[in-house]
Amino acid sequence: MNIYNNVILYLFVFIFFSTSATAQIMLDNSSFEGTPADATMPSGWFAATKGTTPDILPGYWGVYNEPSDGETYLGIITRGDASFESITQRLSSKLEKGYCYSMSFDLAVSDNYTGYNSPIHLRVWIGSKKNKREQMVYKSPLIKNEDWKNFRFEFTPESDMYYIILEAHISDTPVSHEGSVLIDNISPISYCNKA
Ligand SMILES: [Ca+2]
Ligand SMILES: [Ca+2]
Repeated sequence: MNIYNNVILYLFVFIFFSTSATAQIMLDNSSFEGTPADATMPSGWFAATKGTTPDILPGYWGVYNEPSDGETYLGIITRGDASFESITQRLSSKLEKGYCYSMSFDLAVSDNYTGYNSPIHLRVWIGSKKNKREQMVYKSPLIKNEDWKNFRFEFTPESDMYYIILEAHISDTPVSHEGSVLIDNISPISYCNKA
């Protein structure tokens, strides 16, 4: 084996082990970067419920909170007709059944949002198919803080999952509630640290 083959072999081994040791799933546009605009889906994301028209903020609906990361963040709402907004994306690799995963994001509320400023929850679902809410992996407290707060959680998929859904939530029974939550700075999804 000549030296070039050796170099290539070492490189291959190095890449293989370094990627498997730090395996983590990066979300597409995890910081909701884009040109501020109302009723506009940021790149990388898709609607998970009919009538989902998220806002790329700040600068619309009287929302001027500073971003926690980058230049922009996302706002999703619940409405007086009991409808709610939710967004989804397909993950770059699957969440494997039985493994513990960890992720975090920053959440806040605006005191304005043109009246849609009541506190709500953010729920996180995972699913094996698009827009299928198979397993709820997180439900935030009511988000009342105007300054960003980081929320970290762990979960273990009950089966192999390929999609994540972030959902503006107030109640399991349809209820009129004009609320909103701001989201920024989603971490990669990584294996839980074994202490
Ligand atoms: Ca951002
Ligand atoms: Ca909207």
